[in-house]
Amino acid sequence: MAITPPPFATLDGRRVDVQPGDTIQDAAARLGVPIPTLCHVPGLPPAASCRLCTVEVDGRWVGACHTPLTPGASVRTVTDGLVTLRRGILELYQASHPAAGQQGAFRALLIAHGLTPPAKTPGRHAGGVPYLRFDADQCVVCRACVQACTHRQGQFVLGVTDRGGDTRLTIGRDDTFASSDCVSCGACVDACPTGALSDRDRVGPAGLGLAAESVTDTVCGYCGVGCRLQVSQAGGRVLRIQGVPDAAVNRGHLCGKGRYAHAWHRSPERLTQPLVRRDGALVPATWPEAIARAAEGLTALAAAHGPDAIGVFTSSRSTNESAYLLQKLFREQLGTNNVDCCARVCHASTALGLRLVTGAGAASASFDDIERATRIVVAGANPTEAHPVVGARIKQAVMNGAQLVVIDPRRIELADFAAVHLALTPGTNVALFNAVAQALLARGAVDDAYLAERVEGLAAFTAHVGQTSVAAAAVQCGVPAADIEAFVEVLAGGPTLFVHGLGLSELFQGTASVMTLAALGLLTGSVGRPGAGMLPLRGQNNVQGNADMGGMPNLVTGYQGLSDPVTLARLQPHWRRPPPPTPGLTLPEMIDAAVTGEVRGLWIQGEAIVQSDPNEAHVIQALDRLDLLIVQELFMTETARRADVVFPAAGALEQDGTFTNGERRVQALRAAVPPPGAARPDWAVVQAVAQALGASWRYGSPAAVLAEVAAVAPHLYGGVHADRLGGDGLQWPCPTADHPGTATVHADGFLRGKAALMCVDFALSAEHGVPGYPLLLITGRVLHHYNVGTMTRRTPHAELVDRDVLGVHPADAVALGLVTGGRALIESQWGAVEAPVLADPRIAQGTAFLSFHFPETHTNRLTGPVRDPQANCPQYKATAVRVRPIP
Ligand SMILES: Nc1nc2c(c(=O)[nH]1)N[C@H]1C(S)=C(S)[C@@H](COP(=O)(O)OP(=O)(O)OC[C@H]3O[C@@H](n4cnc5c(=O)[nH]c(N)nc54)[C@H](O)[C@@H]3O)O[C@H]1N2
Ligand SMILES: Nc1nc2c(c(=O)[nH]1)N[C@H]1C(S)=C(S)[C@@H](COP(=O)(O)OP(=O)(O)OC[C@H]3O[C@@H](n4cnc5c(=O)[nH]c(N)nc54)[C@H](O)[C@@H]3O)O[C@H]1N2
Ligand code: SF4
Ligand code: SF4
Ligand SMILES: [Mo]
Repeated sequence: MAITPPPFATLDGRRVDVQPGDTIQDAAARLGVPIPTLCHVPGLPPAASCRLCTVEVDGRWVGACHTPLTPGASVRTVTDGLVTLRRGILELYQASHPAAGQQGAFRALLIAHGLTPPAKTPGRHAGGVPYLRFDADQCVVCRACVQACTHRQGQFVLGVTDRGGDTRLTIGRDDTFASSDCVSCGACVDACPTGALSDRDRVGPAGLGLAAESVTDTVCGYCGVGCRLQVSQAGGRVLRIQGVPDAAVNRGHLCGKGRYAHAWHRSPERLTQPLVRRDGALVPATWPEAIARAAEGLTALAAAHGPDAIGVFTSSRSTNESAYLLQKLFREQLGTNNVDCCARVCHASTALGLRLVTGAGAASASFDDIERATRIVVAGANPTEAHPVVGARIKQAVMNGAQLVVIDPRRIELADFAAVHLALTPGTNVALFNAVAQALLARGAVDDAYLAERVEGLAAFTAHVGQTSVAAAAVQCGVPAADIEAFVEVLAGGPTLFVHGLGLSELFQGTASVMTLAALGLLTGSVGRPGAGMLPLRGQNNVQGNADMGGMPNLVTGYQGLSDPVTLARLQPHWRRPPPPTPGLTLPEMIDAAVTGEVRGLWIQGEAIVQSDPNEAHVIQALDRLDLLIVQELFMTETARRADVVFPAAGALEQDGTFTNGERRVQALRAAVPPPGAARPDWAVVQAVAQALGASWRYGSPAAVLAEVAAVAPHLYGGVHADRLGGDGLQWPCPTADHPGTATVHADGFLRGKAALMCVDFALSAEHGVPGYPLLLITGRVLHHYNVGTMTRRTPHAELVDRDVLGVHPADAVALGLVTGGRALIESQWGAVEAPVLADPRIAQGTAFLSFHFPETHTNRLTGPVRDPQANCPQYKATAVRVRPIP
């Protein structure tokens, strides 16, 4: 009779459970038993190169980092023999790298093994990027950094060469970071055990003459990935930032913005005191003066012209708590639904499209589905630049076997990893997705059981897409039919994870693009399945939360109808009066109404619309016509410059509250450093204005505000309480205090009953085929800067990228007489700007690309009035332009 071994092993005499996939190193880490290593990075595949982790299993020596723990095994991590072996290995490292061991884990290992580390000497550094140092003398070529760069970031910058017995680390092509594809993520620094690789921003408090250092666990304030950070500070100054090692979202990883772009917080250009306009000029004021001016101004306008003469844009950069209070202020105290946020110019079409199809406007999937997926479609998103930690996870998933399809006019980095890249003409998504649906249905390659059980509208949809074909779409989209067939082939394989971005939503057919992509999600039976479904990459740190809080004109907190009886009953104990029953204006409608004089007062919280909204001339005209503009900001933006009242705000590193990331994860934001001067957290200022208006609000803290959110939107936030948000927070829906949160939405059924297959006709926008404007301009973002750049431009990131650049295909460059480094005049029907040129084969012929991070570029002078008729989202992704060289 076979004897089943027990499901546990022993390690230094202690019992340890054997878990699937366990190495001895993993099990020891769980017990807190340190096994020495240089090359192994926790969470990454073993490099198995340094041999320091050798342990004894039932009398045999094996490497702990790569040997599976087997049930019944008896492991010893310390024996006389092992210690002698390790000491010998360390001596060899010392012999070949005599200067190494001045710091880090390697130094500690030398000392622990009775060896003498070298004295400290000034290092020699390979430079080139502002954030990383490499001191070759300190490097013992253990390969830990190579592991991190390859298996965490997926960048392949670091390698090891062995020439004539001289083994050494290589960086890029010529041993400088500047010559390499390094993205300044810092993963190699965290992995390095010798300090050979180090952060150039790593200053100790002693170096600054400051007192003790403290560390705060908080959330990144840039993008919607929501990485968890450990922020070290001393004396109110950020010293350095690292990722929280076991965080669900980022597992210790960060991108360069989250890790290094923090110097904005101590910029001398920060707004540090309230300002009010007197005799035409903005002058310093006390907080009571500024608050009174705002409150009186809003009341006077509402009294004279009705409450709909004022409006507000809540900030997706600030907290849930400030967004909730600000929309409540306008609805409850001032009596208008003129409430909107930057989601309008971003993913409003995604929220609407997904809501129409599934009943819920947010991601159905989670970031963890990336590793579970066998097929991933990335459509109109550029994750390695805009959501870098997610981009890195997608690269790893592909290297581990997932199939990838990229749909983007530009050859983005992920296209290099893709089985198929469809470089379609901007604005033609609907033609492509309808044709792919037709092909899947014609081949019978759809999930019939799923469709029968969970989806409605199949017959009408089949008839509708039957009017198109792959051949027709190939012409409409400007891509080879064979490539579309290859995309169909991938989807025919089964459930797929659909990751999308602004290349779907910021178009005339934005909502239509999202609905037709979601149709592919339904046909393949993907929505509601683990490892599959819809994963739109939401933009700003809290754009998901801002919408959840009610930062939109037609729905109140939790996407609830304005006059829905259930909602009103929920609001009743907390709101002095219900919101007005009729929807207010969207953001672009408020801008239009300001030009016509129907809207006379605006409160803009953390949004720099002069730079970021389309058609700059129109926005400036609108702001200049207002009787009252209130701006809550970190910096004196072109928008703030036009204000009558400026409230200096605390930024993400300086305030408490919560952010909700793109996978609906509510995480705790904790102030790591104080705001400068008299700057204050947004929520507290909103409360102060409400009190000046006579409200009896007495929220003692952001946690008290969150408790009210839970009460008024219990279906999503009911169980989300501040004291439950340690660690990785909670993913909504989280209806009750004991609910664990929801990773996959629609697993058991759609909010709207059955999901709907929507029939949408393909249409080109008014920017397509404009005579005299032969190129289609795509505007968007680059890795190193963030939106209007107020923050990243005030950090050493400005050395990495110091201007917006116009990318054109080399053939177009030749035809137009443009050269890399030269300047170009770019003209649209709406305005003209100048920019330096880069001839770039990654840009498709007939298109051009320009970012909008520097105010002096005025990119949005070019973008015009075309917007999605359903969601009102502007078409930033296709503007007819002509380009010529400036001599
Ligand atoms: N580094 C950095 N990260 C950011 C930001 C930033 O400014 N900088 N901003 C944040 C914000 S607010 C947002 S919303 C997100 C945005 O993140 P993304 O959604 O990735 O945004 P973009 O890079 O602007 O556009 C995505 C891609 O759409 C492609 N595209 C253009 N037209 C079409 C089309 O018709 N069809 C298809 N399929 N693709 C098209 C573009 O070529 C581009 O590569 O990033 C967030 N993260
Ligand atoms: N041409 C073109 N234009 C675009 C886009 C595009 O692709 N092309 N993308 C659009 C998209 S997707 C978006 S989301 C918008 C983004 O446009 P914006 O929302 O205008 O840009 P951000 O840089 O995200 O932040 C706005 C402001 O918030 C301030 N801020 C940061 N943190 C805080 C805080 O905690 N409190 C307060 N009160 N203020 C704070 C910053 O200083 C900054 O000035 O741009 C849009 N504009
Ligand atoms: S910073 Fe990131 S990309 Fe650059 S070398 Fe290190 S791990 Fe690689
Ligand atoms: S990926 Fe986004 S959330 Fe994460 S560190 Fe970078 S900017 Fe911050
Ligand atoms: Mo955005």
